[in-house]
Amino acid sequence: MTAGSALGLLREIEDVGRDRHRGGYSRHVFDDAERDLRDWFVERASGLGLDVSTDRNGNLWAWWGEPGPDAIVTGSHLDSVPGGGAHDGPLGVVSALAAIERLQQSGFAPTRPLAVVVFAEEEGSRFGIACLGSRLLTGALSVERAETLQDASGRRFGDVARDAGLHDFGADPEALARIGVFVELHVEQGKGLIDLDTPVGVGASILEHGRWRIDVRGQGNHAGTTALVDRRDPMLPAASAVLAARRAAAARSGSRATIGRVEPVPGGTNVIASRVSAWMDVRADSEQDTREIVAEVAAAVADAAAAEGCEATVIEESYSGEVRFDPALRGRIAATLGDVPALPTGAGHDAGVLAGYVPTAMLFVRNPSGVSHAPEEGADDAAIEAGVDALVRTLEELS
Ligand code: HGY
Ligand code: MN
Ligand code: MN
Repeated sequence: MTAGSALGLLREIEDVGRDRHRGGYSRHVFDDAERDLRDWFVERASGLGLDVSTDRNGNLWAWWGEPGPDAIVTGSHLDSVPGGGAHDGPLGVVSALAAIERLQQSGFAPTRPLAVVVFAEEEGSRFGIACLGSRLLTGALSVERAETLQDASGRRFGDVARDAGLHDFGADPEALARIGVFVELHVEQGKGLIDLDTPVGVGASILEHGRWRIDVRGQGNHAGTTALVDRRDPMLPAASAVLAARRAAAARSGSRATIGRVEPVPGGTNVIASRVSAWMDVRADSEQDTREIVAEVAAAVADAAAAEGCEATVIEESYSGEVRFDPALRGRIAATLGDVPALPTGAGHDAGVLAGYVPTAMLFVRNPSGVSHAPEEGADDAAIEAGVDALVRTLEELS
């Protein structure tokens, strides 16, 4: 490895997948940028003497020692949301490589197999389902469902996966059985560590969350010649969904509802759309709150659709229950690091998926902006170093 620190590694990939139109980075599974990052990871991990392989679901594994069982696994993801920041995902990967390098330099000899993993399509930005690689590996997502997921250009995951050499994707009990414990280091995506004035914390829990697709069908028509009374404009029910989502979430403490993606078809300034699709992300403390928010939005859309002569459907695309990270593991890591704080988060992670199957923990690294999924996401140099240090001590403690 030419650069020995996480910072150096982040710098090496700072130009990969820059999005000149949106700002930030767009790195989506199996696109050119994400493939470049995979190649870069293979090179860097091999440079540390790790054995690198790709599993049947496109997740990358770099092993120090013989693969599993009872392995200590750390890592994160390299894909991003559209126009995302530099740290969400990559920070966990570069910190894992830097931690391994530091352990090697100190003469540390692991008593358990150790691996760095890079999970595929964590953000679900291309095929719609977050944590696709870990959900497929664990069997939480069926092959049949994955097969038919489509990207924005209509390409199916099954075809894209096979083109990428994945001819047998699906549950991978052997890979899962090798994981004794999983620790994901991640940039914090809120302000918890800023408020606590500390660079590192451990993850306590993840909110319930899910994604829903709202489709409204109306009548495409001419923006200049169609009288208002004659319109069946699907954008109106879609707009009512945006407002209802905010209203419903605001009525339930700790809840969030977001419509961050709206696609009118055909999408012309002087064209009344024939169809609008909108994607809603809802997160809350309880399943009841989550379901109530979705039901309220669906009712508002149905009312607005009836008033406008449109038809609407609301379909659940994915759902994840609340995660509480293993309290014993979390306590052990927090104590090792000097009683660092435990933080809840509203963000989903592969660690959240794996927590249903193996003992799992997260380390969060302070983000001075408190912003994530946007170019302003950040982590200062000292906090990044503190994160690597915390990961080194965690891996030593668990070995
Ligand atoms: O959307 C999420 O919560 C995550 O950052 N993948
Ligand atoms: Mn993210
Ligand atoms: Mn992430």
